[in-house]
Amino acid sequence: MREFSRDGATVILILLHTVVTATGAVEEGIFTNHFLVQLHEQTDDAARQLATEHGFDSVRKLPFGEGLFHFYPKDIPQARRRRSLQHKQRLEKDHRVKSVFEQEGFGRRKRGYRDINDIDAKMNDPLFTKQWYLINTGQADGTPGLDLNVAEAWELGYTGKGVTIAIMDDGIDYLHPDLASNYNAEASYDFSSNDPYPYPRYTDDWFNSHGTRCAGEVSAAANNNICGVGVAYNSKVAGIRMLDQPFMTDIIEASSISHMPQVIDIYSASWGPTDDGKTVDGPRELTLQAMADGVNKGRGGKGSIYVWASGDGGSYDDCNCDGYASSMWTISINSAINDGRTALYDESCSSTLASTFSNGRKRNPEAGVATTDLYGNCTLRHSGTSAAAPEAAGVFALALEANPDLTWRDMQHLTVLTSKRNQLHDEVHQWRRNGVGLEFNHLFGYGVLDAGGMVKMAKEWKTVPERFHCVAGSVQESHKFTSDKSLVLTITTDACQGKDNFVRYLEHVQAVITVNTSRRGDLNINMTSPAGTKSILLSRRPRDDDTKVGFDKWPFMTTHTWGEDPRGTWVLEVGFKGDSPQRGIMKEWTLMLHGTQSAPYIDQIVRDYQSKLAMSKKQELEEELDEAVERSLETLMSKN
Ligand SMILES: *[C@@H]1O[C@H](CO)[C@@H](O)[C@H](O)[C@H]1NC(C)=O
Ligand SMILES: *[C@@H]1O[C@H](CO)[C@@H](O)[C@H](O)[C@H]1NC(C)=O
Ligand SMILES: *[C@@H]1O[C@H](CO)[C@@H](O)[C@H](O)[C@H]1NC(C)=O
Ligand SMILES: [Ca+2]
Ligand SMILES: [Ca+2]
Ligand SMILES: [Ca+2]
Repeated sequence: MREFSRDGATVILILLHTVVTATGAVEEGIFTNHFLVQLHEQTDDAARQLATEHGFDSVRKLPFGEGLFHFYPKDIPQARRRRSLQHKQRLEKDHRVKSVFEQEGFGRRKRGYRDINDIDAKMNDPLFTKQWYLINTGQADGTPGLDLNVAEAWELGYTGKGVTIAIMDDGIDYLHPDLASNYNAEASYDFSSNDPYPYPRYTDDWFNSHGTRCAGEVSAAANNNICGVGVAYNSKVAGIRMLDQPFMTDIIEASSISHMPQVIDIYSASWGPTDDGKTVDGPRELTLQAMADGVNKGRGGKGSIYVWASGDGGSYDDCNCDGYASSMWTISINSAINDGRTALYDESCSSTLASTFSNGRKRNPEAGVATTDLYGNCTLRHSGTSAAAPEAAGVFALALEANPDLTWRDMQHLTVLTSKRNQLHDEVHQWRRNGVGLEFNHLFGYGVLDAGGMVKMAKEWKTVPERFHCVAGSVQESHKFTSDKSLVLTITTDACQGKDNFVRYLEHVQAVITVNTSRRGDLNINMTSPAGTKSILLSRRPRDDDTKVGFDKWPFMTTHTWGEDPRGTWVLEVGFKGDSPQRGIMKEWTLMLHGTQSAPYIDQIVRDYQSKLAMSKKQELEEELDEAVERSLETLMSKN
């Protein structure tokens, strides 16, 4: 709709035609029981009198034209296929009436609304309709619309082509008929028994079914009449078997996450230190080095994408005590169940970036995660945050197909910007907005991944500016605190302004803390940014009764201050929660800022603004159209 003259009925035809082709939503032959009535006598009283006599509840004088009135019933307009001839004829016969037009109904669509029945994803895979995490229509008492919005990404043509995801786990049954065609044998390896075949060790108790189930969530083939459909059903999946040996070693971990980083794009890990609520552990030296190498050198320098399950320790554990999940180099993913509540095993912490789906709480056997299983079988019961990480890996594969240039940081920015609160609810922690208005939650991070939103943004994405690191300040003196008297420390920082490493727009923030206490599990640490965003760095872990070790230069991480300006005063609150009195000594707090000097989304924001401008123009045009319709009615009537 570029330009049009402002008068006459010819205009109206052009406009209507344009509207039909633009929205495809105009329904023909819809009549309303609303009438445009032109009267000889133009007073309101005369009109009201007439309307009542003809059985209309309401009448309204129109602000345009001469002697024009709107006659209508009280109830919501009803669409009907046939004109209300009787009404019309009776009105026409009335000598007080100059002319009568019944209003025709036409389509206008609410923007940004997607009807679940409109989704055009026809799959013949028997478990597809049970995969509520892909398309949630309310299966298994779930909440419709609470899903990964993969259908939109698929409709846009993104299915994971050209992307390889490695499942670092207990092996993959690559002979499974729903996995075989998407299996990438060259990129696979078995570090548990040092051979190229990461085939799972079959046991009576299905103990090693984990990796096979995770693989199906990402890459199970579509439309082959077997099991379900992977989130990125045309991606390739590699198996890295590394969990099935008596002990984990630094070498096995490091080898796994640095396996073929130029071939493997995304590594999915659903493991970590024991989730017993008393462990504080993270990657050792080699693994740390391998991760750093991965993000710096993997994928031709764009960086390997590491997706991590945030942990299954429930409210007794805190994922900031898990150095894999809380690493800046991993994207840590929590899970929600199909009605938006937490699965009870979910761990909360300030380093979680976003969430996907798993099961829990619900007895309904179909509320689990449907995927591939051992013995060439399928299952409806995959569970845990284990099930959540591969879903995220699948969504990231879709984003990488949409834009292979995305760096590991771009992927995190996209996650922050496009994840949605949707219908998630956390009974404990409120949803809040940080200093730049991004909505987050302590349990779910920035919300549930939105594949459609992500691929659309990915497609247009410009790589974020260079990253800088600034030590904002450090408190090194020892400070005592007790259950009665918590400790408040502050660091006021210019965020290295004036130096090469000035950080103006935050990505990750780390608080490196050394503390020891009479009971580590009762320790509670909060940190508030200059913009007023409070991150819970450590919450109570009732099972952790450590009295000796405490935390030794432990990097607590928060993603909640993403995008904020870090300059100003940061506040650390250190205290105890629990039943018996405790004491502790705070020995170090070093504040590390990571982010960019220039605004990361400046191009994106400009583009957003432009598209909003275009939208508002479109709206203007539509309003003009409505006016033109009204005007032409006048014209028609004045000819009568
Ligand atoms: C495959 O799954 C079906 C349905 O859950 C089950 O009845 C059957 O025993 C399974 N087959 C094997 C070999 O475990
Ligand atoms: C802290 O650590 C020291 C040794 O470094 C130890 O003597 C002390 O008992 C620990 N506990 C507390 C509460 O300070
Ligand atoms: C940390 O924040 C939480 C939630 O606002 C609060 O309940 C707790 O008392 C705070 N802890 C300290 C040590 O200030
Ligand atoms: Ca093997
Ligand atoms: Ca299938
Ligand atoms: Ca944990």
